[in-house]
Amino acid sequence: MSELERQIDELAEILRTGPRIAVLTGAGISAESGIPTFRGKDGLWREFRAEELATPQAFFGNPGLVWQWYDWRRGIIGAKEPHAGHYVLARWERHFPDFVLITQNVDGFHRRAGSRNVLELHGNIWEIRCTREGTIAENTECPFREIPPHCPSCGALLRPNVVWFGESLPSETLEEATAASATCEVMFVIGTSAYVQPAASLPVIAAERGAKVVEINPEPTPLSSTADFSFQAKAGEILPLIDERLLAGRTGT
Ligand code: BV8
Repeated sequence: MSELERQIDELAEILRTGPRIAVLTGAGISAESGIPTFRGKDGLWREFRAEELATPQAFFGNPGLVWQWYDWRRGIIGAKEPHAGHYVLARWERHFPDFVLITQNVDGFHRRAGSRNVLELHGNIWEIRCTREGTIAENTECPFREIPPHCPSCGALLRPNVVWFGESLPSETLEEATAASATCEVMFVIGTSAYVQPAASLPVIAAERGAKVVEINPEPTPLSSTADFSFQAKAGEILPLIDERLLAGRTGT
């Protein structure tokens, strides 16, 4: 038996006890769907990095440019599909009695894969918000007719309903995510460089409370050295393997 198979067996054994599970995902879980990650080599758009565009200053300084970036991302996301890893997490939400999925991603892929209760820490790229009235509406228009778009009722600028750098996360969502991290017995950390705060603190809270931390990431991160399981692998490959072992054990095969 390989070391990987042994690790998967050991983890499946723990999962069969039906523990309270929290999952934190980042851009890496959508990489195999063809969505550029934030800090990977494909993270650039024109000559800009995400951190330069995903800020209120960038938006109000040049709403047209920032909306072009979002329109480009919506175009890519709209043309891609969730992969096997997203579907495993959607199945686990129904399989485990206590399962909370927390994502930093704004692509909506967890919902598209069937996850129903998703804590979207950084918002959703398919929602737009009036910068004056604060009203939020779903909008899947792609490409946008008008860039930058304006509110049909008051004429103010519309913005993507996402959390930019320097903006606070939705408090209720963050509270729920923090509570789930503090009470879970197993925390999966999938496809995140564990760099952006406060999301990156959630696995630390889980570990401090004695949860088993399972990291899935082809690259090492600041969490890797303290994780109980560190699978240096792709989410779309390893999640189905873990799911297979979990189910095999249940039927005793
Ligand atoms: C806030 C939405 C209070 C927009 C995003 C404490 C210390 C230092 C800095 C701060 C701090 N507290 C706050 C800050 C500032 C800032 C911050 O963290 N800055 C960083 C740059 C250090 N945080 C904030 O501003 C947050 N707000 O804290 O409010 C406040 C208020 C005022 C002033 C101060 C504080 C708001 C942060 C939210 C920003 N918005 N997105 C949009 O998407 O357009 S963040 C953006 O980064 C995305 O959401 C993304 O998900 C997220 C995190 O990145 P990752 O998901 O980890 O993606 P990344 O590309 O980095 O890594 C991908 C990983 O996947 C890699 O490790 C790779 O190896 C792996 N991978 C690749 N392929 C695969 C894979 N894994 C598995 N399978 C594969 N196949």
